[in-house]
Formats: sequence, C-alpha cells, structure tokens
Amino acid sequence: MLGRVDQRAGTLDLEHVARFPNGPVRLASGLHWDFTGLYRDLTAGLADAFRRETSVASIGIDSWAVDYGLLRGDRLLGEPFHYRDERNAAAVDGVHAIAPFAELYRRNGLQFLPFNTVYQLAAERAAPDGSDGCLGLADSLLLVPDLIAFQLTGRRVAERTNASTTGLVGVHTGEWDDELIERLGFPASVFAPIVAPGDSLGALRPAVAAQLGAPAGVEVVAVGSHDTASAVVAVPMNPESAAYISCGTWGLVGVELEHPVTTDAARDANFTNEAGVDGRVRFLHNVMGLWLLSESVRWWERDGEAIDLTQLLAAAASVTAPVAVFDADDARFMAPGDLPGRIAEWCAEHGVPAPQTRAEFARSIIESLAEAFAATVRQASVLSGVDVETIHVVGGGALNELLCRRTAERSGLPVLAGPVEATAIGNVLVQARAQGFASGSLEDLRALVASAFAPRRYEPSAR
Ligand code: LRH
Repeated sequence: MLGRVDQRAGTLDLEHVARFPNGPVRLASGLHWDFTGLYRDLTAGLADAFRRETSVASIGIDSWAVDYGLLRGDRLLGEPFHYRDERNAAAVDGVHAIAPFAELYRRNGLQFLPFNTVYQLAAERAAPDGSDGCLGLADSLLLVPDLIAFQLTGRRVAERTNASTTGLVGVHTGEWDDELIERLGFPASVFAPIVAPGDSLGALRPAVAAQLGAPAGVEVVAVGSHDTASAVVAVPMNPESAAYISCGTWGLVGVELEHPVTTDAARDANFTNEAGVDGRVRFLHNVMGLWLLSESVRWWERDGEAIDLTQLLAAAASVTAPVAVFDADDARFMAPGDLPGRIAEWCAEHGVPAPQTRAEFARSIIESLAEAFAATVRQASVLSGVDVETIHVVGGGALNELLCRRTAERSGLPVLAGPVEATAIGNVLVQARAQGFASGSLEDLRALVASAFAPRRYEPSAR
C-alpha cells in the first residue's frame, strides 16, 4: 500500500499497489510459512511502489503476531512455523509446570493461546526428531515483521507491540522478562533489543536499495508491527466509550486502555493486555473470526469448484429458519481442515440441529460470530469499566454487511463499520508522524481517519 498523508491539509489516502496470497505450506516438519516467497512478493511490491511514487519517505512493516524466524548469522534456519501447526499443544503443560498460567498472566498479561511464542519455543526444543529444533543453533530470533526489517536493513530489533504477543515481555515493563526467559531455559542472547513504534530502523541495505530502485533517503520506520496494533490506531473511536472489533482472519474484540487489567476475572475470561502504540493497552480477546468462513469455503472448494463469496453471503442473508449458534471460540476450530464437519460435530454434541446447506452453514457462522462479538464486548466493558456505547468494526469484516448488522442487533449497540484497511492506515499514520507529516496523539490521528474514511452506521434495531 502507498499512503499519502498531510494532516494540515486534512488528507489521508491509500493506494493499493500489490496483493499476493500468503498460505501455509505443509512440510515433513509440519505447517510452515513460505517466508522466502513472501519476501520475494513483498519486495516486488515495494519496487512497484517506488516506480509509482518517487518521493516515498519511509517503509513500515506489520504482520500477524507470535510467529518467528531463527537466524544464525545472516542465514534463516528454515521456514518459520505456522502458529496453527499442531506442535504447540504438547508443549503447554511443560511451560506451565515451570511457570503456572496464573503467574504467567501476572507477568505478561496475555490470554492463553496455545500458539503464543512461549509455547512455540518450548515445542521447538522438544522437536519429535529428538533435536532441539533450531533453537540451539540460532543466534537470533526475529518475529515476522522484524525478520522482514532485518532483510531490508540489516538491523535486528524486536518491535514492542508484536514482542508483547510472545509471552516473554513484562506487561508492566514492556521489556524482555529475562528472569522468565532464563527459568524456561531459552537462550537469552537470541532476543533482539526492543524498539517502539515511531523509532527509525535506518536506511535500506545498499544492495536492497539498488535492487528495488528505492528513492534516496528512504528509511524503514518501526510501526505497530503487530497488525492488530496498527489496526487499533486507525479505529476512529473515543476509547472512553467505544469497543472495537478488528475483524479479518481473527475477530479481535476489546477496548483500549491506559493501564493493563490483570485481575483474576480478566484472566478467567481469557482477556489479553497487548502493547499498543503510544503505550496504550489493547485489552481484548481473540474470537475465531472470518477464518471460520474462509476455511469452510476452502474445504468446499477442495475439488476445484469455485465459490462466489458475495453470492454465498447473499444466500446466507436470506435464510429465514433459525440456525445453530455454536461456540465460535471452541479450540477445535483452530486447525485447518474440515470446518463444516467440525461445526456439525459441535452441533451433534450439543443436541442442536446442524446446518444442512452451504447457505445455512454460512448463516450459522455469521450468527455465531455476531453472538461471540456481542458477548465479548459486554465482557470487555465489565472487566475494564469502559461504558461501551458504540462498537467499531474495522478490517475486512467491515465489508460484511450481514455480520455488522447482526452484531448490532445481537449487542443492542450501534456498529460503525470501517475503515476496511485499518491496519495499513494505522501503519502509515505512525510513519507519517515519525516523518513530521502529522503530529499529536492517537486522538489527533483518529480524527484524520474519521474525516477521510467516514464509517457506515448499523443501528441495533435496523432490519
Ligand atoms: C491477527 C493476529 C492476531 C493474533 C494472530 C496470530 O492477524 O495478529 O492479533 O492473535 O494473528
């Protein structure tokens, strides 16, 4: 994405340059990302951006959280594991035997997700081939956006918002929890120095600059490199009275706070305190998200049939009979595969009639997500004390009219949908502020978002 920002003139726009698939690859060692392919495609996108716009000032990088690459010197030790790989489940008990979950929560403030980096690293060490995975060989560990920044600049850093999803950063300090790292037996020296959104990571490596035809002076700037952190920057909300749902593969549902909430109630509700931009706290819970729909579609398409998503959602909207509302948070929906089969299995176990047609499955997924979104907003409000009057939906889910309407109806609160490209907008705004094209607090940046991308409103009573 190319972003153009001029806060004084009140302009903020995005130009879409390149989009490419980024799917998992199953290798003998498990489910991985094709990092090499990802890097090839994103550098081609950057070169294209530099051809279109010769005065690019900086580059900001964000991606999904928790996953990492291991390096020895400059060399990547294999393709990064995908967080949906099955290896993590077996490692959880071992970690909790050393640091019980209640203690972890006090230290790192994170909800339990079996793929948090802390469990992945424990799994890495217990690789089934008897090796310690690559951890013993590595001299640095970089989360995906940091790994991209390293390829581009040669600098090894850990951007704080994403580092906060590892489980190894103190919720109150924002720094690596060295004591925990040592107790868990991870090599402390692999963790890179923490930087904050807005910090400069310096110039491109000369070879990269030449390869991409980069304009002179372009630099890489740390942004909220956790995609959800960047998305929250671009939610045009008043955090004192609003909740947000950053809805794509996941539905990240919560509120923005000044201070973490690590009470027993927050822990029991499995709410996370992830680091936000400008020291804010993203107090939220991961709901399964549109993955339920996209993975079902992928299953139906496995023999080559192409499904039109718009038509499927239109058919889902016209289903009139009541459909099953299942627990969208059930861990069985995490792994890739036959999601419709697992939904039917959940229904059978709970004595609920399972959807029959694809339209009914799609409707059942939307209803279950809307119900989980509404319930999670209520929980976020109770746990944090924020009196939620409005729900903002950003990300791809903001385009899903049925989902937004049903979330408004099931929550009894107005839903403000958009911007769809919140992650890219939040990324660009933090760069723009670092470059002096914008200034002020997140509220000032959000005012610009609200005027450039007016949200679409869904009333709770609308039919
Ligand atoms: C969304 C996301 C989410 C994480 C998950 C791994 O893309 O970053 O915030 O929990 O991916």
